[in-house]
Amino acid sequence: MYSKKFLLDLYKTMYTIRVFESECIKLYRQGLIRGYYHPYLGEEAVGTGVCAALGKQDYIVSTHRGHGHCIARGADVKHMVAEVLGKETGYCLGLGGSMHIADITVGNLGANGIVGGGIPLGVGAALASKIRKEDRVVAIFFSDGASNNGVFAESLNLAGAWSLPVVFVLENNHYAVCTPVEKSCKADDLYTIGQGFGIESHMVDGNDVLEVYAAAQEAVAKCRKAKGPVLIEAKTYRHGGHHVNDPGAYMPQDRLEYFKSRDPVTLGKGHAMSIGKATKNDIAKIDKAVQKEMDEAVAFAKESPEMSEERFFELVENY
Ligand SMILES: Cc1ncc(C[n+]2csc(CCOP(=O)(O)OP(=O)(O)O)c2C)c(N)n1
Ligand SMILES: [Mg+2]
Repeated sequence: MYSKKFLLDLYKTMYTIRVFESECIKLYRQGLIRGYYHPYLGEEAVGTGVCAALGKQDYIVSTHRGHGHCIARGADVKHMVAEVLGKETGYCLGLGGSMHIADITVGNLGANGIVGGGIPLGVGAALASKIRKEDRVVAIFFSDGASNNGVFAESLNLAGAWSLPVVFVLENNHYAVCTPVEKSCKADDLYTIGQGFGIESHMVDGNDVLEVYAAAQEAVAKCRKAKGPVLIEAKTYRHGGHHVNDPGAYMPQDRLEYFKSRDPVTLGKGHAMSIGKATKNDIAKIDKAVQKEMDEAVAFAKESPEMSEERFFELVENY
């Protein structure tokens, strides 16, 4: 049985992701964020459920839609907002931006702007873990578009052949930019791709954090017993277009409404209240604390300096 604290922690993580994305969209509209910005709105339960099943020593590998993964893995939102704003106090000194947040101190091997690019990196980290007998499991996040890249097949095959401790987390949000998944792959359910490689593969409701958590916990336990890899397909849906400037007009309204009616944050709140017996007051306290943390993070990032030209060239020359 899940404890009240555990369920509230899951809710808090999902709500933090929700507020982070909402605040950053405002910053984007104010012209303070340059380049692309891919919100994780609607997919909060996937990163949250998977990361809750990982231990401190484990690794994650993230994507261009990676803010939720970073937060769920324990990132400090102050340094995240600063990174997104290109400030020197950001996780990567403001040089990476939204799509390249990494934080080795919490086992986050990094987001990646190359679709599918993180998959072989994660398999490599898992191979290192196995060779060094380090008991590290690697959760690799990627979406349906990435699963059509050749490197996914190669990575699955190698991880399977070498029984590597990898949890492949296929966040099927049904779109690669504006291409619906049914137009880019003949398989009805993408988890069956893993089965073709002899890999244990499951499908879960990616909007229900407890379903994601239960599957991830089992998968991580198997990896620790050298019975990996495991693939989890989490079915979910973006709450908007591919990035902030994409209105997503191609997304059928009824589908969007359906997934919004199964909002992961609302469902998580429901679990905390019905299973964990959390009160409205418990929730209100969390909501207030999260908003305060975000307001402080935004202020910190806005006040932070950009890197000086001297330091920038010094870094470039020394790499
Ligand atoms: C190798 C590569 N090809 C194309 C792109 C351009 N691109 C950026 S995001 C994206 C769609 C990715 O779809 P998916 O893997 O489903 O991730 P989602 O955006 O749904 O999270 C594409 C094609 C890229 N960044 N890298
Ligand atoms: Mg996708």
